[in-house]
Amino acid sequence: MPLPRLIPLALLALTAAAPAGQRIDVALSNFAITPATIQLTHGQHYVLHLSSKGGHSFAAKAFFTTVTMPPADRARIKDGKIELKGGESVDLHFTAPGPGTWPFKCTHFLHASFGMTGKFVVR
Ligand SMILES: [Cu+2]
Repeated sequence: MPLPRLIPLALLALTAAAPAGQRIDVALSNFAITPATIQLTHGQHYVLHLSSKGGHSFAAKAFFTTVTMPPADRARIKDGKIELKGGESVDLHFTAPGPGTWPFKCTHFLHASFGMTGKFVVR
């Protein structure tokens, strides 16, 4: 039965596209980014799953500059931020940098002052 043997190989090929990582669900809404503090461990792989209930951005220029990320994911970032429409979600694979704290926010007018801010904390 050659077909059942092919299925695990096909699954392997799919998962090899990006390093496996712990998924972090981040919700953008009016007007919060949840969770506001994202705890990471240096050198670990993660998948940042951003989902938005409205038009928002996720801006983390310094953090995105620092992390290791596949080119396909990096291409989604423009000028340090990702724009999301309502109902849209984006996955970003990255490897956490050395210890430190990096802020993130929504750059839409007044959204940060309404509460759409947060930070990555890497240990
Ligand atoms: Cu916003």
